[in-house]
Amino acid sequence: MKLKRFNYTVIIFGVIAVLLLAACGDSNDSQANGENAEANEGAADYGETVDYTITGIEPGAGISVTTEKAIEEYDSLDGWNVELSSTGAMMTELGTAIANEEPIVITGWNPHWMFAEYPDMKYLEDPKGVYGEEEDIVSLARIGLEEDKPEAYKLIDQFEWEVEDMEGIMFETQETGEDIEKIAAQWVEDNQDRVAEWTEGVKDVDGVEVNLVSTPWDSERASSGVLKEVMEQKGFEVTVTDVDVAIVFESLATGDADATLAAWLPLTHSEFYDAYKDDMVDLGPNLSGAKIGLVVPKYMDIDSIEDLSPR
Ligand code: PBE
Repeated sequence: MKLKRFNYTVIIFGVIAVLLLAACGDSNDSQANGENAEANEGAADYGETVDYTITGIEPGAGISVTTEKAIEEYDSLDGWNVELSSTGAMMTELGTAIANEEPIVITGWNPHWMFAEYPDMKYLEDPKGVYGEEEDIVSLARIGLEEDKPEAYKLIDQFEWEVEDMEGIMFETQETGEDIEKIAAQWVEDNQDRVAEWTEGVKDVDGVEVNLVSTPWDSERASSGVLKEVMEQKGFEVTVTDVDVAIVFESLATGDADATLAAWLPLTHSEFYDAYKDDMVDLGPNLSGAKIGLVVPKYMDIDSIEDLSPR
């Protein structure tokens, strides 16, 4: 009798153990590493959990257009859509997802403070190269600026800096909650050696007006803020107008704006650049080493856009 009861106990414990293992097995599956059938099931779950939605930013952004292209190009994104709203809304959704360790696929880029704030994120591999490799941020001027305002043209042409410079300003803005223009002006104070390179051979002017067009992202608010400060120290009167990417290119082509520091090339803004390149002057990169792509938290066990599953 005693022996029999022992057997029941063993059986009951055995059943519980099997159930527990099965439950653990499930969660392990969704974390498996893309090398067997179980991993594919895990990847399919991500699609369902995020409702086949990439969390994106403003509709006018180059990365939004590129993501629509990625959805067309990749079979793995068949039936997906990109939710376009604002960078702020995307960052809020990202923060919530990471706090709850939930899957999320965002449109991400560098330079930005997102990787400083959430270091455990990764770009998904992009074997079709839809998002390109490294991007430059390029300065463009209107035709005729060199003749009309040669000192402005020279200074804008000589302006170039590094990813770390830009990210430093962006991160400090994020950390302190201060106005990015104020942080940019302080950066100019603290980096007079760099400023000296940009202003080399540029004569002081007396109130020459310069209209810069820019985009509403912190990366370009940082560069435009720095350039505005430097130009004002040389005597220019600078207006920076934040507009949609399309308007940046249009206003340069029509001559309504003088210059921009905000063109992401060769890929992100290629559609606009190709349409207007004959109607503007390309001053070359002001920053190299930018990047765009689909970004996920590292706790998601996928490495490539192709590891996602169609609807
Ligand atoms: N961005 C930041 C912009 C350019 C700067 C990558 C979000 C875009 O047009 O996609």
